[in-house]
Amino acid sequence: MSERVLLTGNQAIARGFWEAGGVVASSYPGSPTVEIMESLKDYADIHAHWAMNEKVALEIAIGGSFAGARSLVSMKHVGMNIAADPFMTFTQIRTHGGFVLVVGDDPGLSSSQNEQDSRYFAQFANCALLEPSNAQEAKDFVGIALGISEQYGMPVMLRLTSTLCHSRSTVALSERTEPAIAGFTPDQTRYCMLPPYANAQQYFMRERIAKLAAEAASLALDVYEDTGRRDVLFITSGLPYQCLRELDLGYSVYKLGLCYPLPISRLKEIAAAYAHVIVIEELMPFIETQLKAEGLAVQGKQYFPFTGELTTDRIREGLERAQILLASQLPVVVDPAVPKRTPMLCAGCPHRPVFHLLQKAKATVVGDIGCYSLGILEPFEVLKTNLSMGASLGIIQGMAMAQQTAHKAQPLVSVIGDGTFFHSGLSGFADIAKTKHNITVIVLDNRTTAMTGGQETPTTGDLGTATHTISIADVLGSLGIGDVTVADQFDYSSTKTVVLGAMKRDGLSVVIVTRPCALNFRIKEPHFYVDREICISCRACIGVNCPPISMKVYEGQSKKNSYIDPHMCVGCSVCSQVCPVKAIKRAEAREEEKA
Ligand SMILES: Cc1ncc(C[n+]2csc(CCOP(=O)(O)OP(=O)(O)O)c2C)c(N)n1
Ligand code: SF4
Ligand code: SF4
Ligand code: SF4
Repeated sequence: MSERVLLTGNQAIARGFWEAGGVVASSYPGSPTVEIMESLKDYADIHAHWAMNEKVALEIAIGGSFAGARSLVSMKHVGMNIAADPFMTFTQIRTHGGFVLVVGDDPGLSSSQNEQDSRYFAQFANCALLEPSNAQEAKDFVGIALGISEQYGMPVMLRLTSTLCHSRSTVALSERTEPAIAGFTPDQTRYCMLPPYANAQQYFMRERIAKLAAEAASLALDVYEDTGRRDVLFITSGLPYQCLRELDLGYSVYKLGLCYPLPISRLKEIAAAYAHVIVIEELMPFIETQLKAEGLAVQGKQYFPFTGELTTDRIREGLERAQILLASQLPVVVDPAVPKRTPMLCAGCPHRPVFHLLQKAKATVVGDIGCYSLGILEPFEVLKTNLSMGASLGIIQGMAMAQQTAHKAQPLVSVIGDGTFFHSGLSGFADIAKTKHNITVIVLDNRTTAMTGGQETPTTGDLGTATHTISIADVLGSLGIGDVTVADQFDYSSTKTVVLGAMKRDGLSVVIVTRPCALNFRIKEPHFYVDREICISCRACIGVNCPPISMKVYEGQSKKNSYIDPHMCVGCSVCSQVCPVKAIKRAEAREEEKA
């Protein structure tokens, strides 16, 4: 009997790729799929690569497939937007080495800037789409997807959602199939996508999708649970299937594994036997719309939300709206009354002093994507826009142009991290290099992609594992940007002088702040404490908003003074620098005083 282990959906994907003889895997970090690449790195016989962005990650996997190796690329849903250009052309090509694209959607936006449904990308690009519903299927579907890819000559998308990526279930393991890599055989008609070669591929794409649809039933990817009742049939896929199982309602269920193209003939045949057919799917009515287009009288989204996760409770509520369940069958949902907590920067985060000084300067700050997006929220509320990775540089230019015409010119500031700088900021910097507008860009080089768990960036350097580093200052210099200052933001007053000075100058000024991420590099300097004999309770340190700092009544005192939790403080010193009476001291100093 094969070994059975508990795996997350992400770990199962990695295992499935290894078992299926996968060779080239690349990715760009983003929740919920980060763990796929982290897990792939444990398999020595796979080239597992963090790329600079999703487009490059996709292209690396395409190269692997062109050379005949089974290849995988993984990304979060918004990564599809970055990778869309090569993807839309790649799907025209008859695939050589099996190719699987794993996309993690995030219903409910638990860690994303939008909630797009990636399944439409598969349809848009004429690419097959599989949706697993648990970790076992996640593993098995990788091998099946690679097989489909080679048999039908097309890339296959595997679509997961956050909960499936992160939740664990048992998985039966198998041995690895040794890869057979055919190598690259030059064939311009196949690999050069220009007219006339690309024209012919339009027909090829349609034909292979039609062939797969016709043969879909024989692939045994779907599950039909016929309970004998003929009043209602549920058609579903992915995680909602597991929720339906949990509800155990006694109705028949058809669970799709292949969601594009659909096994239409089989579905028509089965659906004809039922009085009502209800589609239960998360986000957009992707399956429902396809079925309606084929003339099936199905219902679905009119009962269920188009946004957020489709949990067991939400399915139950939808079925009540559809009058399939009675309200009396619904359990009383008890609100667990979990206190709300705003996400906040870690103790000693290097972004904190930058936000603090921008807040005090009342600057109009254009935001970007990273841990520093938390600058949008209380208590700083300093970032005034947030869109997509690297967008700050274009947005700030457009704002400056519009403001100039409206005679409302005012200094504009934007922030961008080192991860985002290399992901998609480079072209924005090349574009903004020669602006005449008063624009200050602060590059928050914390030497990691912190928000997604601390993957390396080209600036990681000696603090991490990378041996090859790229200097952001040098890159900016080579783009012709002359006004570049490097500052240490833990030297609060000098950084403030640098930033305020930059804001006064016309043209582009860039300030690179260089303190590393406190969490990722496990920074722990001797902590600070408040000398309550000196503290005047002015609360200036509270304004720094570092988690260890609070106001409390010390023993034997009547009024509140500031207090620093020594276990949480990592000793960055920023709060001590804003204290007007020097009441905040490093712990070492206290020892010295005692002596
Ligand atoms: C297109 C896209 N890909 C991936 C992500 C996931 N993601 C969120 S923030 C971030 C990068 C953060 O790195 P950095 O700019 O260095 O900021 P830090 O978190 O280190 O402060 C990534 C990759 C995303 N939001 N959008
Ligand atoms: S992970 Fe690093 S960059 Fe992100 S909030 Fe924490 S210290 Fe700051
Ligand atoms: S020194 Fe002050 S600002 Fe820095 S980590 Fe400690 S409490 Fe926070
Ligand atoms: S800034 Fe200094 S004086 Fe003011 S509350 Fe904090 S420790 Fe006390």
